[in-house]
Amino acid sequence: MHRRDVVKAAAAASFIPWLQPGPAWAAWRVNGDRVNGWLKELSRFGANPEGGVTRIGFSDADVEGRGWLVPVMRAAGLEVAVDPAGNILGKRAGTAPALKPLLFGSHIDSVLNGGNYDGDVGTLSAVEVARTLMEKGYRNRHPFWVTMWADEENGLTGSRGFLGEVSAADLARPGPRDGIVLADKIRKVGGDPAAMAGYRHEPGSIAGYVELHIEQGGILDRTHVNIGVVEGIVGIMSWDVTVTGFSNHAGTTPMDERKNALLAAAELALAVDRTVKGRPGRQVGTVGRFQVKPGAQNVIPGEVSLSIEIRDLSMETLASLWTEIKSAGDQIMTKYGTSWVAAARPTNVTALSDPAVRGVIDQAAKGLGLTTRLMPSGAGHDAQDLARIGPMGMIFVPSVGGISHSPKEFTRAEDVANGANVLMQTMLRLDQA
Ligand code: HGY
Ligand code: MN
Ligand code: MN
Repeated sequence: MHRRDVVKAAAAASFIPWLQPGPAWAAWRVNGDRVNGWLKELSRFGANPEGGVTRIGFSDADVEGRGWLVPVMRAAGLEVAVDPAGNILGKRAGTAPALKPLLFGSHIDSVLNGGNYDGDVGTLSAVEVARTLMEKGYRNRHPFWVTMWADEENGLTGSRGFLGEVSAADLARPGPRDGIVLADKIRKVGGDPAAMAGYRHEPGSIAGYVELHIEQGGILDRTHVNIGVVEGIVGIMSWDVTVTGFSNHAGTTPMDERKNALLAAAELALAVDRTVKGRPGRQVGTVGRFQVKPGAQNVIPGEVSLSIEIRDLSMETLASLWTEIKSAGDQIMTKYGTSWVAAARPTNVTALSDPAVRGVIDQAAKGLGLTTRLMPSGAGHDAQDLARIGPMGMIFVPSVGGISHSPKEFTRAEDVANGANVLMQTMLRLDQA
């Protein structure tokens, strides 16, 4: 049966419970206390005093978190290994090995001073689903692959590597903050950079991918809807920018003889904001990192290193915004006698979810008596990489107050359990198709 038929049949099969008593598995539920307990345990690794977490991809805290996760995956009956790109894959063989694998998972790395739900909910729920299915003695037809993608927050590194799209240049590039090259980081977590040149998963090589994730915005919380069925994930273009001026004495250098990199960079940040707000639409633009050098009170800043990031569902909009920002930036540099270099980071391409998978997720949620709504994702996800090799679906659960990438990030225990149950019922429907 062709892959796309798998998903269509799942969509059809999922109507069956309405017409006749559903299959036994339609009544199966995850162990909500267990998966919420795992969230608490994982939050220890990189915990910060504000109650959040700093578990940057490939950091020591990330390595410790991964070390905790592997035995939990093994106890769920999964064959666990680290792939060349540093992803942790937990596999459960299917009864029909000719069928392509169904993948489900997320990430556990965090942003600087982030929260304990972004990525963690989807990864641990996927393991909980595997554990429940093992306890139920379920015999999956498709191979099931539970995936923990490496370094999601820093450009979807692991899932890009899974596609074979992390280049030798990417591997040799030092990180903007720690200066360590990516190849060394991947080796540190048990990956094999040397094998990455030949490691890839082609379009059509998977039967489907489903990711459960917190919404990270406030729509579900505000509208009191249980489950978000994601329509599409925004595209993201971003750059590591260096503005160069001239460091000099803050006391002896007249105001009209300065090349102040901070003033130029500050005006560039304002130009990003003005440009993005300057046209209708839901595009967003952010300067999140801004490091002034040398950073002394009595020295005119000679260099600023900053990040620029723009997001929208339309890649054309992003390209045209960048053209505008670039020309504004050139004018600003002329004004201050400074110069700038913008090194493009890997682009996250806009990804639409698969309509049939959306239907299966919606039916699974309704079968659990949960309310749903179709919605976009303003956050980037590994799912946008997986969408390029097979039918993708994303399930959102509410973020209280729409807060994320912050120690204040919070999702209620029952919403975590709801999400894990929708994930399980979705995977069962896709597998039974
Ligand atoms: O930045 C993002 O949108 C995601 O949380 N990585
Ligand atoms: Mn995430
Ligand atoms: Mn994130």
